[in-house]
Amino acid sequence: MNQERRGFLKQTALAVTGLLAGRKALAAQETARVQTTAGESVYTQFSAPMGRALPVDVPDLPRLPWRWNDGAKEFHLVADVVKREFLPGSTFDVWGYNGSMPGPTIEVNQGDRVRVVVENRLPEPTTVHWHGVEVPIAMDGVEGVTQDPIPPGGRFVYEFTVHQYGTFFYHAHMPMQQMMGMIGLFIMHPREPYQPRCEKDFGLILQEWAILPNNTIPNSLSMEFNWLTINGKSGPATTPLIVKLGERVRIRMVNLSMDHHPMHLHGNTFYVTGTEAGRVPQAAWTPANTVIVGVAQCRDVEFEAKYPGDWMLHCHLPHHMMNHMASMVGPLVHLGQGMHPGMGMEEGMGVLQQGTALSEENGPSLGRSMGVGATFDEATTHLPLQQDHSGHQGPAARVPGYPQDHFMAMDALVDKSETYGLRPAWSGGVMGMTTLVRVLPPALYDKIMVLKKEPSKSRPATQPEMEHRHE
Ligand SMILES: [Cu+2]
Repeated sequence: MNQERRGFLKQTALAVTGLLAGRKALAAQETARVQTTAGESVYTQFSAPMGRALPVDVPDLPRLPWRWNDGAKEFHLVADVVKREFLPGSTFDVWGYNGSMPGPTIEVNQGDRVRVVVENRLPEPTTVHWHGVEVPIAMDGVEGVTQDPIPPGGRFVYEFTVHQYGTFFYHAHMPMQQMMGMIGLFIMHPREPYQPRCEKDFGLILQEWAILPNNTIPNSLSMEFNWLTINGKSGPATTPLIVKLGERVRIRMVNLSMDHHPMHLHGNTFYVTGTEAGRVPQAAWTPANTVIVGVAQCRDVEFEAKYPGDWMLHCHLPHHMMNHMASMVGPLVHLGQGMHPGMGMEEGMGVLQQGTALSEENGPSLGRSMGVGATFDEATTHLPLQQDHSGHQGPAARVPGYPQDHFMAMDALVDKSETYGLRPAWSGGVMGMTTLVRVLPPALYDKIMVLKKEPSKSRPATQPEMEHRHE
């Protein structure tokens, strides 16, 4: 047998092996195929062999469909201006992908060849950066440095092979576009499944916003923030994470904002099992109930859901547990002398009315306060026994600092299958960067799973009061 012949046979054998492997992979893909458009197969699930990894549940956000094309999993991302309702009645003009802010979740497997066709429908150039992903330099998505910006109406094709695994994300590399919401999760599932296995796997994107009252457009240059979101929703509009008692849970948190967020889980101890660079070796897992998710970081936490209840999961910065946070009514300012905590609402949001940012008049107050009650021309005080301009009557008006907190429930406005069985007025305690981890006994868990399948038909007019607490 000559050299050529041997080479040919070897190549054929390799080709057949490759073909068989390809068929096997395709068979696994078939199970995930749920829709066909224009004769093409489009997959809405990632393709891990059944039972080896879970698709990540990202509440309030879609998963990006894909299709096989030319040896790669091909995704299509469209950068565009979108509307997002953070809270019922509060719909804002933000930027995102495929009609969603944050963008849809991309899920792939370690070893996948991935192609992402990006189309720019924004009014300015953009790029997409794959945060933490070890891609060839030409695919890194930095305008100017690695590629020409994608002009409005333009396209760019990113293609790379995934050799890592863990929680990653994609985002526009233009800073202000990040402030407008341009981020999405990029989950890479490991070739060898994680141990121990989790029955639930959630993804949460943490963001913050400066949006003046009666405005719909974020002020991307503000240093002061009054809207805090998880997956583009503010509590209580965030959809609770539904867990069955006894399950092992993973929660992946990603932060793209201007602040670090100490995310705190009530009543449970979790372990930090992953960072933005992937899985942490088990020997290095740290027990905690609060994990700081720094800017540009990811933190995976895992815990056994041993304790039934509706457990808060929230950023513990007090200002990040509020909605609409803008002007505080009432006498909260020093009278006349001393450093003013701030000027007006506009200046607090970084909108200069006159002069320069460094002028004596603006001083340290620019961009650091949003209080209407903190203006120069309102001679009020938070000290007791002074004249009260706030209109508040009675002894409470003489208490320093009063008023501070409000309690406003809106259960009916944010009613959905996942809120079934919550205690009446629960929504008054869930605001800003807050959601609930509901660890439910089987009966209530199953009931919610049924409701989720037929939400409109089976939604009860009234919810049973603390039903699961009697089980
Ligand atoms: Cu926070």
